[in-house]
Amino acid sequence: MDIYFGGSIRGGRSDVDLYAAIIDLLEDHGTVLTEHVGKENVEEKEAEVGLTDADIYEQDLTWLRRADVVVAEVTTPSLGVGYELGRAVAWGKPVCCLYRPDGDHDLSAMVRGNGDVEVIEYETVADVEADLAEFLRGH
Ligand code: 6IA
Repeated sequence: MDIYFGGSIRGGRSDVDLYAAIIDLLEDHGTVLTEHVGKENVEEKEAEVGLTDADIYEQDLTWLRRADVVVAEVTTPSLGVGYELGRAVAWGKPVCCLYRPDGDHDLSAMVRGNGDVEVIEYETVADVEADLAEFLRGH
């Protein structure tokens, strides 16, 4: 199973360690196409590799189109993740968003109000493991 994981990059990197832990969990269930989202130095790498924003956009949409399911951590709001979620829903992909209510931001109504998006609220990665496995098993 190909899994597209979305998490904030330019929206803010304070949850990067959490993204890495979620990617580890997801890798027990399939191939994560977007492992870079959980790497500490993604922005330095971006400069080093010389990818333009257009390259990143095209590459991500190719992966998103290929994905069987989309999982995103949405506690830190990110325009890029919101865009990915909209495209994934429009393509009829199963979408699951992980959200920590104890964070600094309320979840957008455009995510929580969307009946095609499954939202799982959690506090720690250990809490979310079983629900995430159930979501993945269903698709
Ligand atoms: O607006 P944001 O930057 O917060 O959007 C984050 C979302 O956009 C993530 O879910 C990623 O899928 C996607 N994204 C943003 N920047 C990159 C990127 N940079 N590479 C791939 N996807 C990205 C280049 C890093 C690479 C050279 C290691």
